[in-house]
Amino acid sequence: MEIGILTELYETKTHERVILIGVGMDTQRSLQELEQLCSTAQLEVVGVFNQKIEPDNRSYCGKGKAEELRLAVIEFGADAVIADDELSPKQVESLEDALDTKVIDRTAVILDIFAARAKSSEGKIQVELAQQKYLYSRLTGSRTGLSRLGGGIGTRGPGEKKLETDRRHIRNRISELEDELESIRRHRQLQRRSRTNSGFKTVALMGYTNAGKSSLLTALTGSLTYSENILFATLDTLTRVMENDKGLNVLIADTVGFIDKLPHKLIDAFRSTLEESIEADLLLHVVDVSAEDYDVQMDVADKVLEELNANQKKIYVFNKIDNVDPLPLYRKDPCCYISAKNGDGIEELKEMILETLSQGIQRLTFVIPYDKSGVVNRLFADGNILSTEYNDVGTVITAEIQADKVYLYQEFIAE
Ligand SMILES: Nc1nc2c(ncn2[C@@H]2O[C@H](COP(=O)(O)OP(=O)(O)OP(=O)(O)O)[C@@H](O)[C@H]2O)c(=O)[nH]1
Ligand SMILES: [Mg+2]
Repeated sequence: MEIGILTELYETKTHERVILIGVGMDTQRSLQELEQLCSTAQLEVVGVFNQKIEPDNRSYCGKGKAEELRLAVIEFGADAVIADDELSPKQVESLEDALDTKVIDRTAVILDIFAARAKSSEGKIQVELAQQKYLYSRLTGSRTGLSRLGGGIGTRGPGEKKLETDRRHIRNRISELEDELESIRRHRQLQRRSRTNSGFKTVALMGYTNAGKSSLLTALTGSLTYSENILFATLDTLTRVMENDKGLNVLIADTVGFIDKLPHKLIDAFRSTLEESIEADLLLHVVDVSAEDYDVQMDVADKVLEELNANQKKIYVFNKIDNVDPLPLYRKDPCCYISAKNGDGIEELKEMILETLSQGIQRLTFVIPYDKSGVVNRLFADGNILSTEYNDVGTVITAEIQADKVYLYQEFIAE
């Protein structure tokens, strides 16, 4: 079904032929990933080039390399050159002049994929916001940087029909979108508060794209999710209940994955989606241990989490153990080894989740005199209420409550 959305968006366009260029001391891994991103974006990669120098602030690559690229564009009939780093307007301008073709960057490809995959209205607003910001930044150069963009890659998706070269128009649209997102964010906050108040604990699945987060959501909750062997299969947050016999109300939230050099505009735009996870009680950092570079992926995802100030309890979940033998050594703790595909380790992971969530929770019975209805209300907000009865002294409430809040109700604890 998702593929349908892609083809619908892309079928009117012939597959663009692109040449990739990475500049830096170690470009191999990132360029391979860019190739994967291009294939997800339905682009045909006809050449890959790299240069082992620090990227130049003005021209990105060196003169000789630029000439090599210019000739390759002609030889392979390429429609565009894609740089593996986010380019400044100056760099775009200088490269386009030197190569005489459209130049875009890794950020544009990621935005394009997001644009084609966004389904919910929130997702679409977030992507459009990131796209408009991207277009805006390309317009801050000395000339109208969009002149060569024309159509195709770099201009597709929700933002496409609104592609405007008028900076003021883009600025207005950006503030409109920001307002819409702010009201969605407030709505989400209210939802979260009411969930917390009704005693729900939230566990967020985070990690590199394609690590198996959506598959794990299925394994933990039994609900069907969309998972596929492509980058950024999931863009929206999906939350499901994890049944358990400990009497805990547990929600698991799946969300968008991370990638190396994730555009900042995108992180900002997706903040309201990500907040859902950032404010969870527990994070599961899902890692695909069968990926050759899983250690790098793990560090990249940890760094994004750090940037998002997500510093709650975390369990590293090493996934896809069915696909690797022997298990690789690099690990971080606390961790657990699983296969979301065949179910290995899932029960152990569930135990770990429940144990972590119930740490610091005490089950107590309180007797609250009838003239202290305010205390009852507060306890309903603070605790997970298991039963309520009435005797001749007051309301008898059995509740689970965080240890650090018990002192507030000390005088009411039943003998
Ligand atoms: N062999 C194996 N494959 C798995 C396992 N878990 C997930 N996969 C596969 O890995 C691919 C990605 O899985 P998803 O669950 O979509 O991964 P994700 O982390 O949600 O990815 P995005 O939403 O794109 O960020 C799919 O093809 C899954 O079938 C596993 O335990 N073993
Ligand atoms: Mg997913």
